[in-house]
Amino acid sequence: MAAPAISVESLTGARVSDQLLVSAKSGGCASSSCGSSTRPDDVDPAIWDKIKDHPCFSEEAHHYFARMHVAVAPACNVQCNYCNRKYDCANESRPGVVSEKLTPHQAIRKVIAVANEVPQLSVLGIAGPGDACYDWEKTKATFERVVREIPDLRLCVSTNGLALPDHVDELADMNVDHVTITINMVDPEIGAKIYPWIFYDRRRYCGIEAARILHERQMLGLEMLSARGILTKINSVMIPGVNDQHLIEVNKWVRQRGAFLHNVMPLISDPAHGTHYGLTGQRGPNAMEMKALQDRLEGGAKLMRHCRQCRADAVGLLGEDRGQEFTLGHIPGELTYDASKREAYRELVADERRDHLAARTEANGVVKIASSGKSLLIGVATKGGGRVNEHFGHAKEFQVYEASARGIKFVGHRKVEQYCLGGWGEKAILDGVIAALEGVDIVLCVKIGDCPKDQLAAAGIRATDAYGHDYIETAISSIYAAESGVQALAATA
Ligand code: CLF
Ligand code: SF4
Repeated sequence: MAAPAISVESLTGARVSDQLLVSAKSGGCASSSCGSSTRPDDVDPAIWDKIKDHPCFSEEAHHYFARMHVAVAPACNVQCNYCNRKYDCANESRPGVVSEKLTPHQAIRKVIAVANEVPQLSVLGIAGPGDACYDWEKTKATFERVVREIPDLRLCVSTNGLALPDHVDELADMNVDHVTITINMVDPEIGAKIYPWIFYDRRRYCGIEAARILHERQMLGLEMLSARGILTKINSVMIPGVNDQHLIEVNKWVRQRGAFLHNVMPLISDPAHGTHYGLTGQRGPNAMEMKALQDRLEGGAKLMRHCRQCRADAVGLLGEDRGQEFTLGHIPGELTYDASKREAYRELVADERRDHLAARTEANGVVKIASSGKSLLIGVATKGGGRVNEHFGHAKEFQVYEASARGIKFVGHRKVEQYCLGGWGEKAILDGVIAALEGVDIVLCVKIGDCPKDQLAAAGIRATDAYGHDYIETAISSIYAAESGVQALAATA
């Protein structure tokens, strides 16, 4: 049967940058960069080939590509004080949370359904809700089927590392080229405050002995992956007063063992979650504490700052979760993979990325030249595509960039409650948004009303919708140059 005709609208739906659609309709690439590579100059070609469409391993790619998780691995061999896999809530976004566990057979149906409908899909990850390497048979069965059905989907695994060394060769055989290990300590005394027990070699270990075994297995697994050229990312949960300062040591250890990225994430802790830390009042770090630690880690293992701490059944671009559209009840019994939308999207997006790279390079140059030693934190409302393209009141998060003498750098995101629902905004929600934007100097969005704008101003945060649909970096460079008094540069940015 012939593939149905594809329109740009049907490819991307409402979620991808409106500007991307405009660009695609008008013939795509508008700059003189056509024909050039999308690879930034400072990235090795072989590495770029592996990360260019992985939304977690490349900050740039996360504007364009989506991941999905299938919750096939519920069993776990470690107990972390911040985890409770029983919690299930459709609105809760954090690791371990799922709406439904899947068998490998159900997972394949879901992967095909998502691949047919979400053109940005590039990566299939197994991240629990338990441990993908401990619940290995289900992880392996799922990957083997997916490789047969959708061979160009990248495979990704997230693990606590305890069972990892047993499966590194199989991971390599299946072409799993991205693995995440959660490493919260390299000192078993600190580990004993995070892990009450582990289950290893058919018995349970507690306390320092448990943490020592876990540490040794994590380091062994990391070294084995590095030796096989598999890209590794280390996730570390920042737990104030427990391991926050220690993560500097962790960063050194994992860098020495070949880790590609280090992702420091804030502890999520709430009594309602029923976790040990939640029930005992262990707090998580605030946004500025996170940023301060990440800034101290600069210069060590390369940092990931765009993690969204996804559910184990997340679907979509990072920062959005379309998982509820693809629960088993929404998926037809019989499905055939149709590659047409994903293929067409990739063609569209390649032009856009080349254009974006040229704009980013130019904007960084403007900021470096204009620098007066001042640094600005800018919060951006975006729904993807690297553009300022979301309304202030519709934003569920703000991406935060820092502009300084070093150029423009993505430094994190701030999750917020959507302020404007059904055309009117709630004051209490706006107060929460303003609190979440602590430290931010300027907010960029595609539209903002006078009322929220005034209240932001009263809290010392300026907001503007003057750069709607611009590339984020282009907008930032214009503002930075103007703030630095370099009006001529601002005009050309
Ligand atoms: Fe999933 Fe993890 Fe692979 Fe990404 S998530 S298994 S590496 S495909 Fe990504 Fe989500 Fe952060 Fe994980 S944003 S929690 S880092
Ligand atoms: Fe939860 Fe993962 Fe820790 Fe297991 S290893 S207890 S699934 S966070």
